[in-house]
Amino acid sequence: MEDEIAEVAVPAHIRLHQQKSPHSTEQYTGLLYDLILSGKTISRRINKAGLLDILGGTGEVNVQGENVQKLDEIANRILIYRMERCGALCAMASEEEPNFIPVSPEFPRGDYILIFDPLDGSSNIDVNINVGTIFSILRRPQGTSGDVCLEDLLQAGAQQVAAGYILYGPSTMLVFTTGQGVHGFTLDPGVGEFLLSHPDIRIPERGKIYSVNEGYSNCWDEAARQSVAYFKGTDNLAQAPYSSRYVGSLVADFHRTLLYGGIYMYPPVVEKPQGKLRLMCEAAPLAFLAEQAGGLASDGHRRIMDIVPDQLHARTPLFIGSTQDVAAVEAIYKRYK
Ligand code: AHM
Ligand code: MG
Repeated sequence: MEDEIAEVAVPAHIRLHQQKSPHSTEQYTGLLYDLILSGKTISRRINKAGLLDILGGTGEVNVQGENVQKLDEIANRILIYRMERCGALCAMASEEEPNFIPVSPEFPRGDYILIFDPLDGSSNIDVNINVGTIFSILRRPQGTSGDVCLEDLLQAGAQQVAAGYILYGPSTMLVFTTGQGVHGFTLDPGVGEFLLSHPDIRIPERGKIYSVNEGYSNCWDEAARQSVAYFKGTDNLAQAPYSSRYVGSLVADFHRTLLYGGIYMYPPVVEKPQGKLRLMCEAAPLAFLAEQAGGLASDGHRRIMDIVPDQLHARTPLFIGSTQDVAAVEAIYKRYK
C-alpha cells in the first residue's frame, strides 16, 4: 500500500478521539476542522510569500507595541473570518487585536472561545524561517449566558479543552492536544490533508539543548543567569554542557524542544519584568502540550497552567520542556525567592 494511504488523516483521528472525549459535540469537531482549514489557507499564503507582495511590514504597530507584518495581518484576517462563521464560538481573542472579539449575532454562536497568535515569530518571515499559528480553545464558563464579557475569557490554562500549533516550515505540521496526549500531523500538499506522522509525542525526561535569547543576559535576574550557567557547566544532571539553539520563533523552538527534549526559556528582563510572551495565546497552550507530552511549563515559581490571567494580553516568564530541565530551573528560582 502506498504510504499516504496507510497514514491516518486528521479528520479520522479527530472522530476517533472524539468518542473518548467529554467534548464530543458536532460543534467542537466543526471548530477543529475550520481551524485546520484556516491553517492550510495560511500555509498556502506563506508558501507564496516570496512571489506575492506580502513580505515586510504594514507600517502599523500592534497592541503589543510591535511592528505588524503583512503576513501577520493576513493570518489574523483569515482566522477571524473563518472562525467567526464556524458556529462553535461565542468569542475570539487574537494577539493582534486589543480587545476580544464577540461573535457577531448574524452568525450562529456556540459555547467555545478561541484564543490565538495568528503568526508567531513573524519577525522571521522575511528571511524564510519557520513561523507558526498557536491556538487555545476554552469553553465558556458554565452558568454564563447572554453577551460574552472579558471575565469569561480570563481562565487559567488548566481550563483549556484543546491547544496546539501549526508550524509553517520545510513542511507544514499540525501538533495538538485535546487532553489525550499530543499528536503531530504533516500536511501532504498533494492531497491537501494533514496525515498522522508523529503519534503520541513524549518529551524526553532530560534534554541536551537550552534555548534562550542570550543577548539579554545582562538584563536577566540572577536566577536566570544561574540557570543558564547550570546548563552550560558540567555540574548538571547530564554532567556535560548543553548545546544552545535559538530560532527566535517560539513555535519552532518549542517544536524542537518537544521532539528532542531540553528547555526553552524566556526569563523576565529588566524592562519586561513579566517577560515578553503572552500567557493566553502563547504560554498556556504550549504548557498544555508540554504537560500532555510528559514535560513541564513554569514561570520559575508556578505551573503556567495554574496562572489566572488578569488581562487579555497578560505576559509571563516561561520555562518549558523536559521535566528534569524545568525542575532544575525551578530549584534555582527557589533559592533566589
Ligand atoms: P511575536 O508573537 O510577536 O512573533 O513575538 C513572540 C516571539 C517568539 O516567537 C519568540 O520566541 C520571541 O518573540 C523572540 O523574542 P526575542 O527577539 O526577544 O528573543
Ligand atoms: Mg507570538
